[in-house]
Amino acid sequence: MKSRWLKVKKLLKAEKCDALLVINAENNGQPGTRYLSGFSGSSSVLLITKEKKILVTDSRYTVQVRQEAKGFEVTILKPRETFRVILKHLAAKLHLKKILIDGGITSYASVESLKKAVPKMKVTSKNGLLQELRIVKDKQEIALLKKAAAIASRAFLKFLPSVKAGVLEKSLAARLEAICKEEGADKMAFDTIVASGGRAALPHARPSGKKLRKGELVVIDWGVRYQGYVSDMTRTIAIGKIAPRLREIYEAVRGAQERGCQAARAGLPARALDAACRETLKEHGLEKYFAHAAGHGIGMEIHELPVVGPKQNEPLPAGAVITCEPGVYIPRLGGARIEDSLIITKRGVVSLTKALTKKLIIIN
Ligand SMILES: [Mn+2]
Repeated sequence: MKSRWLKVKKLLKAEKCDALLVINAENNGQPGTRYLSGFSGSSSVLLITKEKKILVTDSRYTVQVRQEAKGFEVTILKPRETFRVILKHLAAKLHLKKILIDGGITSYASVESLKKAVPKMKVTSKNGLLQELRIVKDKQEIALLKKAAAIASRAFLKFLPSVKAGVLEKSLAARLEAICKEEGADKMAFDTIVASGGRAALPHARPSGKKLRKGELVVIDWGVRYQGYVSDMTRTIAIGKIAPRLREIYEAVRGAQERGCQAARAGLPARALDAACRETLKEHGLEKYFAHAAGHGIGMEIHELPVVGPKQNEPLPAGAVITCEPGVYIPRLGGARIEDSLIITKRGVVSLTKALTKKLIIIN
């Protein structure tokens, strides 16, 4: 936590502000609040100045906040007391003249209320500042991301025998989610995708009442949440013997994904990773069927910084964790995607999802 608070202090200095304020109403200030304090409740106000760390929440969280927010001065709202009153009090007590907020997660209503409570205080808004603080993961975060990926990988191996012709996409999704929870997931990080046959051409398909059939590719994209951190991976499976064209598509995607993983390292502009995937698909004449970015950051959220798309010039930082997930989606015919989660290092990457093969799994 200390290194995280240090990042905030640096930011306050750079922005010439007295405090960082994170308003968390019905979780819209999460995960920034959890990242900076450990507190995982749904309603709070967090204030970090150069000297003090203060967390205000309500009486539902009296016990939890003291367990989670180590190193914070905790205030529990009295019945009928509002955050606005407390903020007014704190602003006066701490002589806050200028505060910093993340405009990307702070509601317009909150800012209005703040201005009413403390009219003389200036508010500086920096969109996405909390996400930016979280790009480079610390040791504790890497350990949790590894754990999340391990749970999801283990679950998939136990789930594989359930995949066969005749089973509904929906049943398979439910089965995989149940096994993930048995293996230790707190919950799923997003709705599981199981998309077979022509439906695999939809990159974000919802599992339907369609049955898996012989000769189809099935795209399965799933992720778990564990102690605040997520996993994200995709594998594509063949049901029985598939047409040569589908095999060609699969192998092109695998080549593209492997090239993306090989290219990735600290300092590489994110767009170069995207291009490595896209170039490989181009060699197979398939690049026009690859309609999304090659990857995205993961951490406390399933999509966070850095974005790994064709327009991102920013170099990938060491310690970021990203996905590499090219796919090909051909309307009516079907699709394939392979996705791994990767820790970016100076020398290359460490895959969190290498326990699962990328060779085509054929279910007979
Ligand atoms: Mn993903």
